Amino acid sequence: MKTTYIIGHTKPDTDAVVAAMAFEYLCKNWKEMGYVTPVAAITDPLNPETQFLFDTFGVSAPKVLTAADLNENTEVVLVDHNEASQRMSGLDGELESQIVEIVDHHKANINFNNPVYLTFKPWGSTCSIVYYLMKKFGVQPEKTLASFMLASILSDTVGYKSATCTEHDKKFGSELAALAGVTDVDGFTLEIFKAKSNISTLTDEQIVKNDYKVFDFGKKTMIDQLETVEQDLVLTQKKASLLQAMERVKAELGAELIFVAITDILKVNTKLLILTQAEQAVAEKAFGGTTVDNVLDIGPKMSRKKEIAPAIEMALK
Ligand SMILES: [Mn+2]
Repeated sequence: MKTTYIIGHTKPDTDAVVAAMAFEYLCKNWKEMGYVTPVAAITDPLNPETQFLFDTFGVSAPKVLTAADLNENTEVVLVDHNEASQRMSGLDGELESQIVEIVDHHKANINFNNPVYLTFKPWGSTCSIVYYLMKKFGVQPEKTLASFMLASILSDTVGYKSATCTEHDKKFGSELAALAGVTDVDGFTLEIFKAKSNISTLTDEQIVKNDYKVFDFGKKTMIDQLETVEQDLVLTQKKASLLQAMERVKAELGAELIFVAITDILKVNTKLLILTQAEQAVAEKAFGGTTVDNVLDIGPKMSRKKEIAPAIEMALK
């Protein structure tokens, strides 16, 4: 009898954590999914936004899993990610055969030796996909889980404003709001934004590594994003020390390029922090415009997945 660990990407955001919990709930309530002992897990501790949600609802976080927990009695479902670079450290090579299913809304980059179940939809949130599966199998999330899933959709789609947001996300979001008893969705969204934006407690390194992914675009490229309602503050008072932190993190990760996107979720605007001429050349080719004092304004682009990373990848080709 295998234990099926359901895990999101490293440095989990709300969607990664909640999609795992929602998928566990689905497996427990629709046995035909075939997983006897489904267990939601995370790969790193919660970030401040997700911690705020768990505190608000008085729910404890899923267990933190490492590759050492995997053995012949375990298998793995990936949610909210697929490619090796986003996976729990060690979940590659031989251990890759532990992966039996993937539910995701990111670009696929996999080439497995064994067949796996795949559910990919180009929607705004993995929780929208898990909710779609729940509907398909007649499973209704209980109230707290519905609140968490709504929060995930609102967080991943920046309150339905991101370019990644689809009609499915809006429709499922309103159904989940009804199940959760959330009548003031705008107020709920603002609370999540504020928790996301609480930069006063973050060090420079924490901002630079707030929500980052490392991509292989020919050059090893690190892209971090901070969604905030205090973009001006970040780019004035903190700019000099953030650039120093970027230099340290770039060396630590062995990245050839590093970009830190400071996204204002109310103004719907992103500014990139530009460390060296190497990043400046790539960013200006990708987005146009002119870098001024280490800052490039890239306008209303909010989505790393759909707007920022692909443009940088194209510029590097
Ligand atoms: Mn997601």
